Amino acid sequence: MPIFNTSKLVTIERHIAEEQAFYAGATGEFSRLMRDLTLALRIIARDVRRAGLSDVLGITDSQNVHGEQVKKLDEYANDVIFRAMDHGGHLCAMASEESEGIIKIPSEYRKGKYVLLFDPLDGSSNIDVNAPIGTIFSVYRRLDSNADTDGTEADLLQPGYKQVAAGYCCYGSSTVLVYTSGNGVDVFTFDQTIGEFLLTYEKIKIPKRGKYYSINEGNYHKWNTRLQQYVNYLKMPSDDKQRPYSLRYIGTAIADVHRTLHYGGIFMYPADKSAPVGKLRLMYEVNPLAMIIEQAGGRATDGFGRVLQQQPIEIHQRVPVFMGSEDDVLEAEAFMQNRHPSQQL
Ligand code: P6P
Repeated sequence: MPIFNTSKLVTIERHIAEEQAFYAGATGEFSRLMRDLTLALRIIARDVRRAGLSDVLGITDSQNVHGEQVKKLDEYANDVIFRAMDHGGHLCAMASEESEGIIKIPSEYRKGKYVLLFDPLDGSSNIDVNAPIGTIFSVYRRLDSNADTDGTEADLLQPGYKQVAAGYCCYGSSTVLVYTSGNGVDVFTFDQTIGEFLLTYEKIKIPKRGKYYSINEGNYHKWNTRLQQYVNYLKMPSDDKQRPYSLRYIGTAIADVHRTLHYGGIFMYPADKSAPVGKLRLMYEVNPLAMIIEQAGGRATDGFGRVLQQQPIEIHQRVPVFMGSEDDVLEAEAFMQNRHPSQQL
């Protein structure tokens, strides 16, 4: 699949402004929110590229809310997003993987009608080895759109199907921003000579089935039997040559999902004996990635139900996830629910 399908010269800001026309009564506030967010992404992209040349690499002496050692770039990216987003008057609250609870908008700034949840730098374990890392973001309207007070946890803890926009920025061999506001998925590539994200792939559609599976097989011994059966099935040669699949696993969710979006197949971070609800976070990793995958015609579940339907209970909750090509995820669900024909033999 080519990595671009348009030669139109459209920046992300113009794209968002044009999409605003779809919404009667749109005030432009959402467009300005996204303008501020893409500024933060441009700054993070610049500094991720420079990371090897400046002192942002290396471990801080701090740990994040999950007890994970925080690398400087995580903290830096978290701070860049906060400083870009706290004063625009578009948000009433934020939440981040790097912050314990709700992130309040400073009292001196107007409170807007949106909330933003984000993982400032996903894949930070890959920072020092120049493997892809990325930022993930998720935007909801606050519950009471007429309120001008501080946002609450209830404004943040909404099911994923209520997202008004979601996406990720992958800092890889190039910097790509993958974005949806519910009208399909568009891919923008950062042109650092002009400092703009330019549209390179319009309304991307994930293949109905792929040839790749993406999972940390080092956890095989911890999986339940049905998942072991599924992965063994994928590796078993079939008469129709559809199998065996190839394993691709980068260890940065947005990079593994980005490949799956382009080439098809399935990305999984399932539950296992040491991670009873998986590892990935529902609110600022799985829900935004699931919205992208579903908007591109794919499927995203926890093996039993659609993840975007889940009613969140707390900001940092985890969820098992199977996402990618529709036929591949349906097949994984059949195994997880013990109803695949090969399990009936
Ligand atoms: P494991 C990165 O730290 C991350 O949160 C995701 O981006 C990635 O998919 C996962 O962890 C990798 O986890 O256990 O396979 O190293």
